Parts: sequence; structure tokens; C-alpha cells
Amino acid sequence: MPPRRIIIDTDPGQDDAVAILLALASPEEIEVLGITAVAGNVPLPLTARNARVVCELAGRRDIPVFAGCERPLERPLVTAEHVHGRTGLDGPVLPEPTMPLQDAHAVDFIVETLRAEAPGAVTLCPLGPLTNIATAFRQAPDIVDRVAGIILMGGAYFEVGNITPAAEFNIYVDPEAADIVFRSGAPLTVMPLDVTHKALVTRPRNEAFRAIGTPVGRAVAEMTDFFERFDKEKYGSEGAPLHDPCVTAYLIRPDLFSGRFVNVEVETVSELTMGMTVADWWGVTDRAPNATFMGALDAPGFFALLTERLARL
Ligand SMILES: [Ca+2]
Repeated sequence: MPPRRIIIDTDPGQDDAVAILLALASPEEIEVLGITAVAGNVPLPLTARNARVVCELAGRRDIPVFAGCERPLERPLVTAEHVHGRTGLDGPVLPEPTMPLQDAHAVDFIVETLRAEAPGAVTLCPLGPLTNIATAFRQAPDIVDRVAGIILMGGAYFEVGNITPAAEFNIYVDPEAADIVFRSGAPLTVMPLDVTHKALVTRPRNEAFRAIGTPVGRAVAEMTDFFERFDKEKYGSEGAPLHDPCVTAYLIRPDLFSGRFVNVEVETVSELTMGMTVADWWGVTDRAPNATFMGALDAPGFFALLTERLARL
């Protein structure tokens, strides 16, 4: 099998960083065509910076990085410095990037890449709010049928919300964009909190990253140290969830995940439940399935993969 050709759309974020590192460490399975930054965890100038920090950490200054939308389609931006720190990538001390940001807008890169490549050749991997993807679909509806698939981190059903009682952060920040993507007809694979809350960085897993003994291993251990403080306090769990790496791990080892192909719709009207992903897990409606909504994870297999791959960088 040739590697999957992907665009990573991201708002780094420590867990985005680990997701990107995993992709860059896995050239047999994944070819990263470009990284598109979006406003989310922190404002756009920082996510565009952080994406380049991560590429340079991986020794991949050749990856083109594009800046995209600086605010959601119809709402003011909500950020998450309370989780990710002031820079979005707090924890390790990493140098300011020197690789340039590309001149083109991220949305134009997404549109042009999908038009230039054969239909079904490019997979989109959104790790943040869906503003860039929805803007590309609105601007160029012809590209929707050319997308091989969208594998995204976002939403929740049984785990409900992490930014409001009902909504997961990525979907909550831009529910109108999420609604466009979930209704688009593109094949969707969703990594909701239901599965990412099973990818917990326990103390031994964090120590395994550190024990890699490389700058990448130490940086990942320090990043997970940082956001663990918040998550442990919030959830009382045994470690912080590594949300976004579920997306890139799925490209390498889909057998680590299982879920159901169901209908998922996004709440865009109710202030109380804004951004909730309403998944018809039990098939109680006749609404057509549109997404494979993951629920279970082989966590030991996931962390073994992550540690093995990060050690290559
Ligand atoms: Ca993210």
C-alpha cells in the first residue's frame, strides 16, 4: 500500500503537536502534503507559529505550513489557554521557528491540492475547529467529491462536553463549520472524546516518552506533563488524554479503534447545547448514517505505536 497523502489542519496545541510528530515519523503509511493552521486552542498567529515549531522539532523544514482562518464562520473565537498555556505549546522550551510560513492562504492550498490530485487521493485530517475545511467546501463545492476521507478529532456523545456540559471544544468553537462538514457527504471518521478519553498518558507512558532520550521524546514528555496538570484536576483521571494523535494513529493502525457508522448532527441553535454532536448510536431515528463514530481504543497498542514511532525522529 502506498502511503496515504494527507493535509493536517490544526490548532497546535500539545496534543496536535504529538499527532503531527506521529505522522512525520511514519512515512511508510503517511505522506504529509502540507499543514494548515486554524484559530482554536490559541489565536492563529500562534497556531501558525506552533505548527512550524513542531516541523522543526521533527527536522522537517520542508513541510509547507499555511495560515488559514483567524476566526470562526459566524462567531467570535473562543480559545483554551487554560488548558494549553499562553503559547498553546507550553511545557518544553523550544526555539522560535525560522522556516517560513507559505504565502498562500490555507483554504486556497486545500482547494488547489484537492483539484490538482486525482479524486480520492487526498485525506483531510482536521485536529481543530473545522473553519478552514468548511470555508474550502463553501468556496469550492467541487472538491467535496474529490476528498478520500476526513478523519477528524471532535465531538463527544457518551462523554458529553469538555468546554460546556454538552459540547467538545473543536465543535463548540465553530459549530456552523462543523455542521457544513458533517452534512457535506464526504466520508467521515470521527475521534470523539468517547475514544480520546481512553488515550490517557499515565505516569509510566509519560516516562516511556522521556526514556526515548531524544529531543522529540523529551519534548513530548514535557508537553504531556504540562497539560496533565489541568486534566488531572478536571477529571480526576490517571493522566491527560492525547486527543489528536488518535487521528494519525488511525491512519497507521485502524485496527486499534472501533466504532459505529451512524448519523451525527451538530447543534447550531440551542445556546444550552451549542456544538453538541448528536450521534444516533442506538439507531433510534431513520436519519442516514454519515460518520464512523469511534468509541473504543486499544490503549496499550496505541501507546506502544506512539513510543515506537516517536523514537524514530
Ligand atoms: Ca487540536
